[in-house]
Amino acid sequence: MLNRRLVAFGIVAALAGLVPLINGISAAAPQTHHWVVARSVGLSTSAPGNKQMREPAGKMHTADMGWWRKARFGMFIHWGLYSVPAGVWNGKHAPEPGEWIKNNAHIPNKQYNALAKKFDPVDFNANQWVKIARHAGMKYIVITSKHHDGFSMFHTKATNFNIVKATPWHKDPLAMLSAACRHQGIKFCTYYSIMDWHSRDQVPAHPSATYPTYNPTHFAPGRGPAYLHYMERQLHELITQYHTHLFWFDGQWMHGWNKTYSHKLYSYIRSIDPTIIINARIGSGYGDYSTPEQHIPAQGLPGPWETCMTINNTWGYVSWDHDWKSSTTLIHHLIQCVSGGGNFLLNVGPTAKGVIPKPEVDRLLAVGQWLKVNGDAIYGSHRSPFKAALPFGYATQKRGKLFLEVTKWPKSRTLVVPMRNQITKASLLANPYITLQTASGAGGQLVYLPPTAPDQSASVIVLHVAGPIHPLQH
Ligand code: JFZ
Repeated sequence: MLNRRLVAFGIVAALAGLVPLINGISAAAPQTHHWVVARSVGLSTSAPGNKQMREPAGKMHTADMGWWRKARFGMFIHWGLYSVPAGVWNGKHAPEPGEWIKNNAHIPNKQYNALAKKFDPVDFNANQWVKIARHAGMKYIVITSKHHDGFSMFHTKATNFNIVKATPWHKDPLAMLSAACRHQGIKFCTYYSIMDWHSRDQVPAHPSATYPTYNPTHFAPGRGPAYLHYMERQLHELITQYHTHLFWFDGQWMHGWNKTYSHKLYSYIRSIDPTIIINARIGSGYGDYSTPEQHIPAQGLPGPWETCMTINNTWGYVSWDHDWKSSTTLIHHLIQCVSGGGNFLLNVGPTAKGVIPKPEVDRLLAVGQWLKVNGDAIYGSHRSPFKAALPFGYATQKRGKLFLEVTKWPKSRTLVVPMRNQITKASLLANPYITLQTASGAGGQLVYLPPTAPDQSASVIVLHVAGPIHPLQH
């Protein structure tokens, strides 16, 4: 009971911090700066803070978002000490999500820290994880380098509370994943929590030797600058040692995190490597894209955005959660994101042994199968030209092409596409050799379909059209 109340409190606190932020960023028009400084220069030994590489005064969208906008589909990985208890504490189910167990089961530092001795992911295989992402059709991975629990999943000089020093495994999974990503052509990106339940610079909401509640923390008196410095040391490592392409910040609702800190952190990262993409959870309106969580905004958001989502009901592994979304649902979510101009970041929660659970792998590979056939409608595609929802599914587009992702195959065997443009050719993306008949009719262009849907999840029709789409308003 008490648990639930405090979890709810945490979510309300999180919401309070995030809503203005998401609104703030969507309102801003994207602006692009063309950086002459090459990424490799940014990663050289030149001192961070070098004047010439400093960020101009502008607040956001300074990174080249090119690869990220084309990628459309990424893998989120929540992996850390919390994967050891896996949602069970003192023999009882702790409230989800699994990575919140230190807060939600009110675990004192000493007991939580001891989990490190049990963290021995002998079955971890970086190449295999990246291969799973690749076969799922994902173009980037975002892994927790440090979640709210404060445990660093990489070799850091800033603290001994890290996977190399504190576990019997003594290995650096981020180094191995970064290398595997480079070999397999996947962008390596990192999640980093600003809130830290382990740091002595932050005070838990309700400190207690036996029943602490951590969320939301606040800075210990005068310790904000020291904590910022700690973060900068770690981010510097993540940039120079692991070549992270993106920082996915979180936990910015901790008390005391303010505009000055957001700005300092943003400028710091830019000063080291201006090509790094930064999400809006860095706080106070800074950041390059917004991050709606667990839901997809109906017609998308104006600026760059990415929905992150779990496959069951937790980010970090929970042994008893078997509430898996179907692969069809996941395919629909991916399509809906892209048709709204956004990315889809789908989460996996590997076990403490280092294994991505099979039900997750099965679903990812099914999405990958669909993308092998239909990827042209997703990668590098832009948002639907239509303002209102379409009765048969979704639309995405590229120069000269309109893709219709049909999730509800019409009994009438006719699609009504609400646009003025003439169709020069219509076919199934799965089979370009069979041409579909088309006609102009009331309400737009008509496309005549075969009697049954070729794909049980979503069948994609590709229409060749000249010039930009002119939607008919309805
Ligand atoms: C945060 C984390 O607390 C969580 O553990 C996970 O990492 C997720 C991806 O991000 O959770 C949030 C963030 C924002 C809201 C709720 C949970 N919110 O806006 O309601």
